[in-house]
Amino acid sequence: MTTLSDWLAAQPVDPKLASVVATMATASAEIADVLRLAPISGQTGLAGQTNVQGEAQKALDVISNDIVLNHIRRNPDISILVSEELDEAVHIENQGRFLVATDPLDGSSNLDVNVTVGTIFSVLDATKGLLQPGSAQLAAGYAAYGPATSLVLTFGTSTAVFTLDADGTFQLTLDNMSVAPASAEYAINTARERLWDAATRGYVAENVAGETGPAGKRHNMRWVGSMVADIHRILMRGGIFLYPLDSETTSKGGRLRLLYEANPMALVVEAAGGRSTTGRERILDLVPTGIHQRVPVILGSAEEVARVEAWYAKIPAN
Ligand code: P6P
Repeated sequence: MTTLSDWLAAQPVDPKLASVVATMATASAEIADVLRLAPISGQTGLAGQTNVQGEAQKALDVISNDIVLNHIRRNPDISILVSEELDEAVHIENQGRFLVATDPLDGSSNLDVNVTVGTIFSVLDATKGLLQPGSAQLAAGYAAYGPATSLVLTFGTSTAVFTLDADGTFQLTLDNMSVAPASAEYAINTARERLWDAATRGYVAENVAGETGPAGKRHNMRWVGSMVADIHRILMRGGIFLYPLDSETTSKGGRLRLLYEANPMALVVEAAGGRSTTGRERILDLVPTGIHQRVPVILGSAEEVARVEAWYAKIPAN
C-alpha cells in the first residue's frame, strides 16, 4: 500500500504545501485518538462557552481546535489559522506563506450518540489575504471519524482517500475518486420543508414522486446531520447534499460556513467530477465578505445538482 507520505512526495506540488496537508493529517489522527476514548475520559460534554457562531461549544470542539492550532504552530510554512471555533484569525509571526481555514470538529452535536463527525480544512496562500474565492484554494480535505478514520484530500485536480492505519499512518485506499454523475439519493433536513423556497420544494417533490414522477426514478433520502458523514457517503456512492437558503437562514446568508465548510467540500467534490452551487452560483466563485460568512450549499452528483440549478433558474431571485 501507499502511505500518505509517499503519495504526497509523488504529487506535483510545492513540498511546503504538501507539508501543510501532512500537518492537518497528523492533527486529524490525534483528534481521532481523543474521540475514540472520549466517553471514557468524560470529554463529550459542553465546554461551557459559545463560539462566534453563538453555538454552545463542546469540550471536544475546543480540544480539537487546540490540537489543530498546536500542530499548525509547529509548521513554519503556516502563518494564519481561521477556525470556526475562533472569533478572529490567528496570525503566527515569522511563519510561511500558507493559511489554513478549518472546522476542527464538524457535526460535534453527534458526538454524544457516537455518530461520524469530522475535521474539514482548506489551504490558501496567506499572502493574498483572508477573503479569497474557493477557486483559489491550493488544497482542501477532511477527516471522517467513523468506523474507520478516512482522510480525503485534493490539490484541485483529483481526489484521494486514505485510511488511518493501526500504526498511526494513513494508507491510500482510493485514488482519483469520481462522484457518480447520476444518483437516486438526496440528503436534506426534511423537517425544514415548511421553510424551503420554491426551488427546493420543487426538486424534492420530484424525488418523492418516484418512478412515475418527473425524476423518473425512485429516490432514497439520507440525513446524518453531520456534513462530513453526508458528504463522504456522497463521494463514495453518489448523491446530493442540500442545505439551501430557507426562510430562517436567509437573514444569515445560509447555515454552513463558506471558508471552512462549503469551499473545501466543493473543491473535493468538483475535483472528483461533481458540482457545487448555492442554487444560483458556483460556490467556488463566491468572494467571501467575512471569515465566518454563511452560504447555501448544494453539491454532489452532477446530474442531481443540475436538476436543482434548473429549478432555481425558473424562479427569480428575490
Ligand atoms: P441541522 C452540524 O452542526 C452542521 O454544521 C453540519 O455538519 C450538518 O450538515 C448541519 O449542521 C446539520 O444541520 O439543521 O440538520 O441540524
